[in-house]
Amino acid sequence: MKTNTISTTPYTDQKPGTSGLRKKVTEFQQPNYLENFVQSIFNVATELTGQLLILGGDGRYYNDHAIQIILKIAAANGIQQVMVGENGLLSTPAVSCLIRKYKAAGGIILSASHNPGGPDGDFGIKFNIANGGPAPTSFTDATYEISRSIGEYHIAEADDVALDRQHTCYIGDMQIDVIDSVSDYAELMEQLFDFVKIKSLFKAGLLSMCFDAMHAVTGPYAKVIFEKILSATDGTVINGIPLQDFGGGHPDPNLAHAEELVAKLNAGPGSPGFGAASDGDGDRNMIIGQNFFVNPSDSLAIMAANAHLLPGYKDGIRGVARSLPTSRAVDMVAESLGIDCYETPTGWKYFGNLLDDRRITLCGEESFGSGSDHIREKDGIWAVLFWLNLIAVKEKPVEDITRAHWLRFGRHYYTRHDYEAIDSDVANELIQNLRSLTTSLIGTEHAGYKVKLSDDFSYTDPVDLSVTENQGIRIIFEDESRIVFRLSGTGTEGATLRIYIERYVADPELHDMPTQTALAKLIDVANAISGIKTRCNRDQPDVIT
Ligand code: G16
Repeated sequence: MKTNTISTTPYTDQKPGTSGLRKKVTEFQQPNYLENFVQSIFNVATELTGQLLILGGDGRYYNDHAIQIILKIAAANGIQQVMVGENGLLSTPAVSCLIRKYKAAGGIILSASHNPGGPDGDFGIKFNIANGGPAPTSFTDATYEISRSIGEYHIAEADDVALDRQHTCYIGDMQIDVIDSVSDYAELMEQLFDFVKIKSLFKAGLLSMCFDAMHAVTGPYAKVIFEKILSATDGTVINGIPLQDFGGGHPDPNLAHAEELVAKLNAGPGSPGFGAASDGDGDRNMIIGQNFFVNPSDSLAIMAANAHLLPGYKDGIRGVARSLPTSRAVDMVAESLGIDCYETPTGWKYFGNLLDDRRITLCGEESFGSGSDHIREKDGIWAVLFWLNLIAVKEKPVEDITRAHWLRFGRHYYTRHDYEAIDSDVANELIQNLRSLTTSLIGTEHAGYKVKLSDDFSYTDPVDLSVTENQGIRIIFEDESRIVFRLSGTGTEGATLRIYIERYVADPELHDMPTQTALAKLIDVANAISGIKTRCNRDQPDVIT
């Protein structure tokens, strides 16, 4: 094998965000942009030398090109073996599953998650470590530091590897296995859930379902698991063929972007009883019933309250964790179960230590992510199977299960308002201003809500004692209502301000209000305290979830 060392000039903007490096495809197409970042990863992850690497992506534009480059750089950096998904496809949870199952030293995932794809869309790279989870901040900081001064990268001279069939080949001494993207992951799911029970519901025609793969990576997984193994009817999976531009859509499983799915569920008599969707790389999920949406924070709480009913969790759960902006519905469940509930910064990587240290079994985020200790990523198909199994056990639809939960624990009304593509300086000033207000807000009253606590959230990891600061401004009121402000770490254009608003209502008589109505006063308070309208010159949020 001939290896070339290529001189290169560093880029100064390769700082990973909440989940890896995300940029426009056109930025990745700059000379050596991808190569620099990949070499920076290999420079930091020296544990990969002589070991196995898992590689795959969500199939978006630039996926195949990046895989060929990464294979050649991997060979030149002494990697012994790479497992690549057929057609370059691996969902984020499948990569985590494969790393753990085959004891790989790490994995590279090519995805910009729920961001749009195509030549004018977004692309991204994430590195996962040997526990199967996202690399911690110490790793991504080190990668960024190297990328700012990198002077050369190493790359093998070799032909491109055929990705369109399962086979084994070599670049020099490095073995490459192009593997079935689905089978190992499907096998793991079968160990966690009662497939026999779910299958009998589908076979008896007692349940119909629609799963929207949004032309992203979960299509092949959903076809095999739901239609083939579990016998859901053909056509249960819609938009099941992965496309480089996701069919022009936005592969974000929420009410706004999964509109075809929502329309099917709400079509009246004969419409499917259960609906779900997943995102670009298969780690997010949305759960809906007929004319009924399950808020992701509620979904986590319902999972925690019912996990013991499912085979994989029959001995109960050790503890739970949620990110700061996720509603505190799961806290109530943890309290009643007598288990710990951890509050972490936004980003799945913060759950890794808690899972590895066996402090928690379940974790989740408001951003349509939930997961468990079965892998170290959030997991879209897993969440759908969890709900299917729950429906099979309880013999009740999604809405009844959720309403029964509210009746027992009370309801956390919850919404997130996103203001997108704001000028970065304006957004930073807005957050800075809120930060400066926190202390003086305590004790003040706003539309009848009295501030009990206000700060900029800081997290001390209980396992390695690392401290992560400035993770979001939180304002907590005396009645336990909350407002949280933070800037997104996954956008690729300007800044996105996220405002999270939550109100707890115990009285079942008040569980039927429209969410935005129930939260109207708090929304006004959030807008007034932040000055969003005047500072950003915006009248309305771009997205409300
Ligand atoms: C990523 C992270 C999640 C995080 C989400 C939203 O999800 O993995 O942990 O909650 O971003 O982040 P932000 O609010 O900073 O945009 P994904 O699905 O995009 O990889």
